[in-house]
Amino acid sequence: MVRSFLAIDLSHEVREVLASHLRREWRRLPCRIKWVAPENLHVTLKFLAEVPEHGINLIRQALSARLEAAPPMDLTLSGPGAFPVAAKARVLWVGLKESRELLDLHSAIDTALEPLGFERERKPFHPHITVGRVRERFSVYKKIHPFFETQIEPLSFHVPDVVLYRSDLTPDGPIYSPICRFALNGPHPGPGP
Ligand code: 2AM
Repeated sequence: MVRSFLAIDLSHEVREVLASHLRREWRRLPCRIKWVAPENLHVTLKFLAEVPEHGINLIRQALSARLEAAPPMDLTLSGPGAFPVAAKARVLWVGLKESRELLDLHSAIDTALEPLGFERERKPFHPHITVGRVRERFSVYKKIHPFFETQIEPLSFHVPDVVLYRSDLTPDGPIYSPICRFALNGPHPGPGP
């Protein structure tokens, strides 16, 4: 079985900027948080969980034609936030500005993988980059509120492809290895009517 997920890679610049916030500010917060290693930062599009080896090929086939027709896009960082809500933060993230292309890409992936038995996402897609996971049981809002005040530069980055990742869980944290990439080669949509 292969634990896998589909994701968007960040540019070197975005990774560096987030790593710098981590080094300079976030790591100092007085709270037990498992921070994501800078090389592991990404935007999850769909978590596929454990997939049998032969399923990987089916996923590849189901996605390649559909994603080939999807347009490449530019995404822009927005501000920090948390799941489920800041007051009960479990997952700390940096959000992305709303993008029609990204929502369409997410939906195209759901549509392509539904026939293979992957359930469509029921919750609305909230694009984000997870930067840390809270490891304390009770409300940590008071300890971490400076996280929510971080001024994130609204950097943009180009998204030429979607990556199918394999995730190997180890005691030192997950190791993500790309299995394959799906180029986004569709026409850029015009400005609309
Ligand atoms: P996240 O971006 O919201 O943190 C790789 O493990 C990615 O898959 C993570 O970044 C995480 O998304 C997502 N993921 C991991 N375990 C998951 C689970 N049990 N359910 C849904 N998504 C999961």
